[in-house]
Amino acid sequence: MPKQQKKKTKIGSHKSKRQGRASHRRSNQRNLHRDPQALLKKQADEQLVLSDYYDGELSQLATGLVVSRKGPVYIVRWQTGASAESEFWTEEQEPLQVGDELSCIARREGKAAVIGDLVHFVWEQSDLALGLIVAVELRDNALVRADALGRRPQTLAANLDRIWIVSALDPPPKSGLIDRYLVAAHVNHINVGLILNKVDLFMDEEHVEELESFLEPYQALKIPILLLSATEGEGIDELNDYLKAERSVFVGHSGVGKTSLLNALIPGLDEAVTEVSDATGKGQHTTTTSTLYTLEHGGEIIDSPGIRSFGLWDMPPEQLKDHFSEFLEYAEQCYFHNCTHLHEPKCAVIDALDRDEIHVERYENYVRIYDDLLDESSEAY
Ligand SMILES: Nc1nc2c(ncn2[C@@H]2O[C@H](COP(=O)(O)OP(=O)(O)OP(=O)(O)O)[C@@H](O)[C@H]2O)c(=O)[nH]1
Ligand SMILES: [Mg+2]
Ligand SMILES: [Zn+2]
Repeated sequence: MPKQQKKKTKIGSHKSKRQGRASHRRSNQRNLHRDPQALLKKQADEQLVLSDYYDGELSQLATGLVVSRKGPVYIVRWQTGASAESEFWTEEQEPLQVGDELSCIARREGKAAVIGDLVHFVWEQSDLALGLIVAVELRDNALVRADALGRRPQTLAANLDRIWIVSALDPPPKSGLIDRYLVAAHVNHINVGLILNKVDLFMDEEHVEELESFLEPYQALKIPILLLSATEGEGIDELNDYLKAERSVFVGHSGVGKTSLLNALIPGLDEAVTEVSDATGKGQHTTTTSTLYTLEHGGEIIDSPGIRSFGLWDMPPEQLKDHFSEFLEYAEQCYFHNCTHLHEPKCAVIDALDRDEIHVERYENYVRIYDDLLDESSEAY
C-alpha cells in the first residue's frame, strides 16, 4: 500500500549540526571518485548505468523514485536498499523510513534523471541534500519533446502507463497539440487518454455539435475520453477509476485545469491554481515544476507545467505517417509503398479523406506536423 501523499514534501534533514558533521566524515570514507573524466560502466544486467564516481558495494545503494525536482535538487521517495544513517531525520523530526521523501543531488549520469525515474543513491549529506544519485535505472518509456529551438530532447517524465492530454471546453480544445501528444505517446508505446475539463462552462446547444465532431476521430481511435469539471467534481470518480492502477501524467496547455484536477482528486491538497486571463483566454503558467502524487486508492499521477507547444523529438518526417493509426489500413493500398500521403498519385489515404473516412482535421494536422518536421530537419544541415 503506497504511503498517502503528505501535503508538504518531506525532504529530510539531519538531527543536529554535530551529528551532521559526523555523517559527512563517514560519507567521505565511501568510495566516491571525483574524476570528472570517469567513464560509464555498464552493469551486467544492463538495467543500471552506474557512474564511475561510485565504485562501492552495490549493497550500499538505496533505491528511490524521483517525485519532483527543484533546480539541482531531486525529491526522491526512498523505496528499498541500504538504510539511512540513524541521524537522518524527516522535517517532522522522525527517523527517515522507507516511503519517506528526501532530497538528493546528482552527479553526471544522475543529472539526466526525471520524474518517474528509479534512481540509486548513496546516503551522503551535503548542503542541499541527504543523498547522492549515482545511477538511473533504464526506462521502460519516456515522454520526450524537442526544446523550443528543436535542438535538444527534453524528457518530461519516465516510466508512464498513460498520458492524459488535458484540454478545456472553454476556450475550445485544440487538436494540433492533442495530435502531437498522440504521436509522441504512440512512438513510445504509452497509452493515452483525453480529458475535456470545464464542462460546467459549456451549455450551448450549438457547441455540442461542434464538440461531437471534434471528438469523432478520437472516439474512432478508441482512446478513453472523459468530460469533467474539476471545480464541480463532475466525472472525477470515473477519472479515479482509470488512475488507480496506473502511473500517469496530466499534460496540456496552461490554464486547462490540470492542477485543479489534482485538487479534486486529493482532498486537502490545495495546490495553487490561477485564473485564466479574460483577455487572452490563456493560463498563467501557475505550475512550474512537475510533481508526482500518490492517490489514496492507489495509482500515481504527475501534474506538469502547462506548455505553449509540443515539438516532436527525433522524428524523421517520413515516419510520421506510421503514428496516425487510422491511416495504416489504407496505406497498404497506396500505389507507392513509401507514399507520404501528401502529393503522390493513387494515394489510398487521400482517397479515404475524400470519402470522409479520414477526418479532415486529423489529416490537416498530419500535414502541418510533417511540414514542421521538415523545417526542423532542413535547419539541422
Ligand atoms: N469553470 C471551471 N473552471 C475551472 C475548472 N478547472 C479549473 N478551472 C479554473 O481554471 C483556472 C486554471 O486552472 P489550473 O488548475 O491552475 O490550470 P493548469 O492547467 O494547472 O495551469 P498551469 O499550471 O499553468 O499549467 C483556475 O482559475 C481554475 O479555477 C472547471 O472544471 N471549471
Ligand atoms: Mg497547474
Ligand atoms: Zn498514400
